[in-house]
Amino acid sequence: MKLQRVELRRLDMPLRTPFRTSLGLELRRDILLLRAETTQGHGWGECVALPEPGYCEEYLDGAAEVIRRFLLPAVAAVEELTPARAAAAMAGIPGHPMAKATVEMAVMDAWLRARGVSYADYLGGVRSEVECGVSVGIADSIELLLGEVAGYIEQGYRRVKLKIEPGWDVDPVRAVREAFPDVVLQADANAAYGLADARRLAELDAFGLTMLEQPLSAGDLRDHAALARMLRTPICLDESITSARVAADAIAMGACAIVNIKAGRVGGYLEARRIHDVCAAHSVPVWCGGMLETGLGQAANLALASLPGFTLPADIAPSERYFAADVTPAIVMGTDGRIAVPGGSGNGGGLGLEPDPNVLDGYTTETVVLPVR
Ligand code: NPQ
Ligand code: MG
Repeated sequence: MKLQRVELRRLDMPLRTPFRTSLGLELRRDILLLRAETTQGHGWGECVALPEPGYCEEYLDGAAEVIRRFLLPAVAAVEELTPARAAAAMAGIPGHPMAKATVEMAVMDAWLRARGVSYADYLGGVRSEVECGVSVGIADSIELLLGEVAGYIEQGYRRVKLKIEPGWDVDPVRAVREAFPDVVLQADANAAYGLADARRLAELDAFGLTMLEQPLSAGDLRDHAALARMLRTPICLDESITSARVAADAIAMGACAIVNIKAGRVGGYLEARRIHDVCAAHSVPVWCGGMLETGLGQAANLALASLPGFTLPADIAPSERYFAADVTPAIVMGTDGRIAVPGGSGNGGGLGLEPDPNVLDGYTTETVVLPVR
């Protein structure tokens, strides 16, 4: 298989409801999709970088440029392309994991479609459906938060994750716990705190959270290990875990008891699987994080979340959670809070779904066609 032509598309997709985190307020998703055409067919990749640096150093325009100028020429030079060879061809370029993951995802989709093998089967999935949790942004008031959470529980989500930040933490978590004593509850700070906030964060121990996600900065493994010794609530790392080696270091240092895996953050689905394997070897549970992806990214994440070590509900959502109309046929969640893994050669292998050309054109603000020498 050889890369022949690539299409980079920018989409502007309004969010059904604003999504507020310690990183800021998002009203729309600025999405980059990559369609790779090869000698054996086409495949899709989705870039999860945000429009601006914040969650991590990458940002969408930068990722698009790195893909165009450096990553695609490296992958185009590979004569017999496979997902692993695409990743290896890009490994010589330091950093830019979200840009790399976009290219690897598209090559993997094309390679698998050509062989009628699903992402889930290729990655080693063992489940046909995934338990989904909901990620709830910072609300304008506790009353509004409670109403929103009640709605999600009604829809069947298997767990509730609350975004927190200094000034919006103990009170909203306490209110949700008191209103819903039995809900599986966790909090995500997106690195908004410092070790000096330990006493405040220890107050969260009263609410039976399954985890406190990324309280401190991505680079602070040692501080997370110190904080873990001061809290009863298990620490989960997200932004910090950029590779299998870092996962091994974080576990060895006692910096985390749980890991949130996102293929985009770590450079692709092959590295994501390696992190799953490292964590499984240390009996550290993992779950699949989300970046408010379209159905394409959600489909790939569902496949990843079907691996055996993914034992906690995922930040994978039905299309209706974020978009009035998804670019793919809608991903739907049952009232049991589970989503089926698009799989089996029944629907053509690879991601198992395609964007609808009309919906795609409706959201597209720019298309760049890159002939690949
Ligand atoms: C997380 N937040 O686990 C992600 C990070 C995140 C899914 O709860 C716009 C689009 C804003 C994606 C802010 C979730 C976002 C975003 C935060 C993802 O930390
Ligand atoms: Mg997170």
